[in-house]
Parts: sequence; C-alpha cells; structure tokens
Amino acid sequence: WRILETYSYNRYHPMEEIYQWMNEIREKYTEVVTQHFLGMTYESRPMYYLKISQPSNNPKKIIWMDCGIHAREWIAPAFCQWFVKEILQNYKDNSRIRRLLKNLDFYVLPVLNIDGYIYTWTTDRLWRKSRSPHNNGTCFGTDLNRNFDASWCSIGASHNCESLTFCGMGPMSEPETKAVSSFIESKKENIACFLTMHSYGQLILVPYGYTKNKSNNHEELIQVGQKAANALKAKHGTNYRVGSSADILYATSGSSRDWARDIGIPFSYTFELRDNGTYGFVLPETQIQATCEETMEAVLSVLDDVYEKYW
Ligand code: PAY
Ligand code: ZN
Repeated sequence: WRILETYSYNRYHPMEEIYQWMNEIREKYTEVVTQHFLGMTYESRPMYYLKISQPSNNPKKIIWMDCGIHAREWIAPAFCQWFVKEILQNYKDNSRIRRLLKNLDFYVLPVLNIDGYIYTWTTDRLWRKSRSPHNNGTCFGTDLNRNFDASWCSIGASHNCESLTFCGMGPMSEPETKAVSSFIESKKENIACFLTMHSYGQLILVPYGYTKNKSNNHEELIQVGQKAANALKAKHGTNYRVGSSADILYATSGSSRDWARDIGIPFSYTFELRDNGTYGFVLPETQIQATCEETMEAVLSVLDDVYEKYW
C-alpha cells in the first residue's frame, strides 16, 4: 500500500491522492468495498463512488453520502474519507457498525465537484462552483447545489453566471449533477437516506430550502436530526442547530437535498460542518480529527434511527 500505510486522515489531500486512496481502499478491502464509475466531470475527470457492502441474502437499503459538492469546503471530503476508514476498520469488532453494515449498503462519493476541488488547490482556495464555462467563456462555474431539479432557480439562486449561486442553464444542466441524479433516480426505491456534507455553520438541515412548507415526515426528520446533534455535542461539546434551510439558514432552490426528498427518499439531510465562521472554509487541519469524530457520532445516530425504521 503505497499511500494507505501512511495516509493521514488529519490532513487535507489533493485530488490525485484521493484517487489513489480510493484505489488502495478498494484493493485492501476487496471483501466489502467496490469502486464504481458515476460519470465524467465537465473537465473530463472520472467520478467514482465507493460501495461498502457485505454479501448477504437479505434485501438491503442504501445510504448515500456525498462530500465536496462545493469546492472550498475541504472538511467535507476529509469527512467522507474518515467515514469510510471508520466503517472499514471497525465493522468486524464494533457491534454497532457490524449491525448497520449487515443491513445497509453505504455509497460514498468523496468529492462530487472534482474540477472545482482541484481549482481550489491550484488557483483559488475559495472557489465554490464547478468549472464549466458560460457566456462565451467570460465566466466559469455553476453552483452544483443550485442545479438540481427542485423548484430550480426560483429563489436563493441566480441566472447570472458571475454569481456564486449561479443555477446553471437548466435543471441538471451540469455533467456532475446529471451523473449523480441519474444514478440516485435509478436506485431511489432502495435509498433510505441521502446525506450531503458541506461546511461551514454547524447545522443539520432538513428540506426545504425553496419553501417554508414542510415535508410530510418533517417531525421525524427533526427528531432524528436533533438526536444526532445531541450525539455530536456529547463528543466535544460542539453546538449544532437543526431545522429546514428556509427556517434556519436562507432560502435556496435546486439543492440536492430538496431534490432527493422530492423524489421520495425519506431521510434527506445537509450537514454544515465546523466551524461557526472563525476560520470558515479554511478550517485548520488541527480541527479535522475532532470535527470528524463528532460528525461520525451524528451520522451513526442517524443511521441507527434509519435502521430502526426499517427493521
Ligand atoms: O439549502 O441546503 C441548503 C443550502 C446549503 C448551503 C448552500 O448550498 O448554500 C449552505 C452554504 C454552503 O455550505 O454552501 C453555507 C456556506 C457557509 C456558504 O457558502 O454560504
Ligand atoms: Zn456548501
């Protein structure tokens, strides 16, 4: 294992290292991990997700987790990698994780916006969007979290390609959102839970952003989310708030979370990880470990509840 043996989960990694990490994870844990192609980014880079699954005969529900839909939110891809590592290192000995993996398959996309992520390493640390050109190449990037087909570009998003929240030329107009949404759509009957990881703000967000109306399982979403926030706080004392985007953050349309709920996925959450603005997107590496540890508690709490609901 050229990379894996010395891989530090307390560091941020450039995309080439994350690609290598995925390869080696798949090779080392062949009995439970497979790597799958989702599609190409605008700049023709392959998008892969890792599937963690134990062979079994019982029908299993899927947990989806994506990280790095926004390029500058580096703690998110760091968490996806942390999550995979924790599951793989512990599923044999830790009864809680073993039980989850017996009944659930995890699909993890460590970096959704690969072109943007690379751009934050090479050129502009605070880049948010993808890298597709618009308006005859005069401006770049679509906000992929405004590009989903959920009341697309109705509120909290912009048709102006210079804007940080540019919604794109149409719903799912970008190769990255098209790849994710076609895949999710094809599996939606079996997906129990959709988790999309961002930073910053310390929030657990439920649908919706595009309306103050509530989804039909809103109370349950809040309950599960609040329990997760309590578990998170118990680890290192970090405070999170739980609520819909429209209620506790701001109005947004075209988010992946709202879209996932609208196509019928019951549990759909956006996590806004640390911090509260002190460092913002540039969260120091010294905080990766504590952030990932506490987030792991929150995610496991959600998964326990999802599991309880189905079995
Ligand atoms: O409705 O889920 C939502 C919005 C979630 C995020 C968004 O897409 O705007 C919130 C922001 C993010 O993580 O991208 C928050 C950060 C601090 C920002 O850039 O405003
Ligand atoms: Zn974000």
